[in-house]
Amino acid sequence: MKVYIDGKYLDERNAKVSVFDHGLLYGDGIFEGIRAYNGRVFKLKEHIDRLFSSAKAILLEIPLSHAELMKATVATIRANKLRDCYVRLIITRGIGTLGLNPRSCKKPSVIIIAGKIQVYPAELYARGMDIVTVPTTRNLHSALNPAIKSLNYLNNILAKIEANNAGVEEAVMLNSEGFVAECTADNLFIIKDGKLFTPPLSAGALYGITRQTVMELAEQNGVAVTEPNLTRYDLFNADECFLTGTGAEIMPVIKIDGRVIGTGKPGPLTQKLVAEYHALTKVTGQPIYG
Ligand code: PXG
Repeated sequence: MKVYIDGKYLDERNAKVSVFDHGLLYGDGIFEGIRAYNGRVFKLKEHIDRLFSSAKAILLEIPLSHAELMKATVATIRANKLRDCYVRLIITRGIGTLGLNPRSCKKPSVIIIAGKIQVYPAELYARGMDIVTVPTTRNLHSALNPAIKSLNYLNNILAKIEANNAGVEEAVMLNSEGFVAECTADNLFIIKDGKLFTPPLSAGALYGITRQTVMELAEQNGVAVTEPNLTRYDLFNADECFLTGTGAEIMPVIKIDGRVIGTGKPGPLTQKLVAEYHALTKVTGQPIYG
């Protein structure tokens, strides 16, 4: 595997960063997770836009333009001769001194890895997932805004550990007011009486690109979509529930905190959205090989 680091393609054995990089020392940096399907990069512009928004929020100057970063992403996939893959883009504050002052970092580092990802066991897509709410809440907007896709994912990792300790794969994270925010790397949706609901960004959800795509697909199917604050009660009494993310795609949920959701099987509207999402990923996106 060839890894892009600051304009060079390095063999994976030599793809290393300094122990003085503030991305490692302080989680000072940002990332994106992108996927390519069938020789096309899905929603590339949207991911690069979100990366620049994260950079803006943490006062990090990405040393490439929007267009250059899109080109470098596609070129890294090409250098690895891939057609279906997962791409991780990372921008760190760069190499600095011991001490958290970002002014000691002279130049941000750009890393692009094109590989594979399997976020959940394959059999769960057919069966549906059992999830639980966990004690760790989403970060406050006023502390570390959860809209920033920063290299500091400890908040989500703690929630993931709590879910694993409870014997399930995924956690529902609530915000400090007790409203549903999202899962550790996925947005959450419920269906009730034929309508689709997902928590608002103000509840602590990430501006998910899969979330946006699913909302558009639902609307094209005449399904009303709204973003109200949701409580655990709303989840328990939903007809259907599913998670969305670049890595996970669309994952049906069949149990939350021991309550069976709907019929206890992936629901009909969830299955329709899964089929339409898969169809869309195969035909849209930035071509990798011209
Ligand atoms: N919430 C959080 C906290 C995320 O990190 C999503 C929602 C879904 O957003 P998108 O734009 O992907 O629909 C994410 C995305 C990984 C991995 O390494 C994480 C994400 C995406 C891809 C891979 O586990 N997080």
